[in-house]
Amino acid sequence: MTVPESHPRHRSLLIRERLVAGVKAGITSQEGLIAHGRGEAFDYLLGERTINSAIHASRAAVATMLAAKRPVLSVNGNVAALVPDEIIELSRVVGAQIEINLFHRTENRVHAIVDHLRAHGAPASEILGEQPDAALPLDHARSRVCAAGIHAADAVLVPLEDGDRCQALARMGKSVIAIDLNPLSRTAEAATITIVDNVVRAIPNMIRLARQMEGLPEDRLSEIARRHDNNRALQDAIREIVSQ
Ligand code: PTJ
Repeated sequence: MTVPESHPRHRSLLIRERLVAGVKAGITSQEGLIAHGRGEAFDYLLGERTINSAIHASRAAVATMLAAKRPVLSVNGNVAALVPDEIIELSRVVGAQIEINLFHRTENRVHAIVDHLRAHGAPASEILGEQPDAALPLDHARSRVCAAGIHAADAVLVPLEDGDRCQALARMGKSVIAIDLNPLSRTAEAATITIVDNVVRAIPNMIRLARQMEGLPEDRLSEIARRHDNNRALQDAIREIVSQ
């Protein structure tokens, strides 16, 4: 079915189609469709637009990634289907590694995501996650990480995360940047910085901000990151939802 451009939910329906294609290609989990439905509901309440506090959070997130010594972008099945080019571009502009880390992990899906990112221009040697050799203190598949990637990272971007891993990463002393449309989730609360926005808008915004900020001195970047108040940003997002 082709979605007509005149349809009021055109963009939203195209995003759904990308995820369904992701499932068919073995990239996205079926559970990923359900997770997307929850996100879609919050996006609807936000007016499907980037709110001011998400821009501020994105700025603090980019400052954190640029100032970090070992930044890593964690990629799951939804992110790979929705923003493959953008994740690769962001990794280049902030100098971060990409690591595949799945909640519903199967080796086939990890390989399919690596192939997919490769087809979108990422050098295979730069994608971690196929051979995890370290563990986070968690009792599910997301504990399996790479020693040279997420395990050693000082800053990790975790779009569409589960609360457990977010808390575990934060307890390890890492700066954790979440992208989550639900400002009430455990992930949103546990992250150092939460961007309450759709990944399809948040990652392009981060790329744009990174290009503007890449020349800033490290102490200025650290100050921007330090000044961010995650609780306040979440309260702002809730206020935006209520006032819609
Ligand atoms: O590919 P896998 O196996 O790693 O699985 C990925 C999912 C997303 C299925 C897994 O991480 C999961 O079950 O996530 P949760 O716990 O359902 O959380 C997903 C969160 O992401 C929810 O709070 C949603 O509101 C939010 N979300 C969904 N779609 C988007 C989103 N946030 C930003 N942008 C979206 N497009």
